[in-house]
Amino acid sequence: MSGKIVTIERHILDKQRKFPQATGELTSLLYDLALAGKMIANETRRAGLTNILGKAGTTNVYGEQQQKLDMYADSIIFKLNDHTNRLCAMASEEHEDLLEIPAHYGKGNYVLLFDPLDGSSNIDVNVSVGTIFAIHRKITKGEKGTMSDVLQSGRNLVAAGYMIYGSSTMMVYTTGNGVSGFTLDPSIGEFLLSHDDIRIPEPPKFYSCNQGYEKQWTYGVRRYTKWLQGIDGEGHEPLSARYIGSMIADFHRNLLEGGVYYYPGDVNKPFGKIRLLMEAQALAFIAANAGGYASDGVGDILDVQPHRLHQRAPLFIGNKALVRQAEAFIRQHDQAWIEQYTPYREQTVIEA
Ligand code: AHM
Ligand code: MG
Repeated sequence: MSGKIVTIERHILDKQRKFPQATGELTSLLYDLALAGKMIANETRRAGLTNILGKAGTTNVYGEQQQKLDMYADSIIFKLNDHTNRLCAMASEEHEDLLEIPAHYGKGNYVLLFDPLDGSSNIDVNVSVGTIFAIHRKITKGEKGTMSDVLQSGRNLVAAGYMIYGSSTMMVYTTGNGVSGFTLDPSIGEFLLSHDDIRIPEPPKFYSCNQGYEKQWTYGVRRYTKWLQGIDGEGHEPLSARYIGSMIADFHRNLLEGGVYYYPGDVNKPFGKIRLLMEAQALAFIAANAGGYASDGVGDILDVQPHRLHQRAPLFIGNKALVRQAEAFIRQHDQAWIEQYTPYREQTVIEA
């Protein structure tokens, strides 16, 4: 019988061996994130029992204090990383400011940004949710990390990934050299390599967006959507619509099956909804490493220079040709939007 069993630990170590100068710090950081994923997955499985075992803020029948799942995920990731001395700064979608790493432990070489539970509004209806993470290297000279270490463009990422808590739990990550996917075997508590060198396939099958907002969209985005549907004699078969409303699940499906996810800027939300630092950069880095592409409708998301921790950016992500097509429609029809809102790419200005 052929085939070998590769645990995530072994895989990360093998990758590290190719870089003799590596200190093992990044390797350990990725281990810790995998462990966080296992712990969050375990709690996610019990999420539907809160009505029986106690709601958030109450004490359950075991005498344990109950937490909302997103708060639980947030605190687990923090607690597994705040005293390791691998990080100089940490930021979560759940907190307005940088997280406070105890002074003695905040002298590491890396910056961790995360969305602890993406799609968390779906927890109560049993839909897949996930954790998204992005890792930068410290760029300032001082001992402690600063906002400049955090506000880096996606081009500087050293690693990014996500855990998805669905019918099975998976961890997908890249260190800039291919994308690998691992499935958690719950009986042994190990992530095993299940998807080696993921490439986003052609032809794509799906488009994923919240079409309920069409009324608020720019004309270019509306035209693009009609193009995806193969309307107006576009000369290709329509793509199927799939929108879970949990980006990590929509992204994961499109990564494996081919497709595009978009959350554009619109009349009410000129920068869309997706957070540049905790969500968009990480997924853009993964997409790029799988042969795909991510744009804010004007250019590569990885080139956007962040100017604020919770900055949002329009996001189009998936197969390269599909995302390029979105840019073409926006360039053709939405010049006014581009002129008004895209100076944000260059730093300075604006919040809507
Ligand atoms: P969250 O990080 O607060 O969960 O918000 C992001 C989520 C995405 O996962 C999802 O695609 C989107 O918000 C859904 O928003 P909408 O209901 O506006 O379509
Ligand atoms: Mg999110």
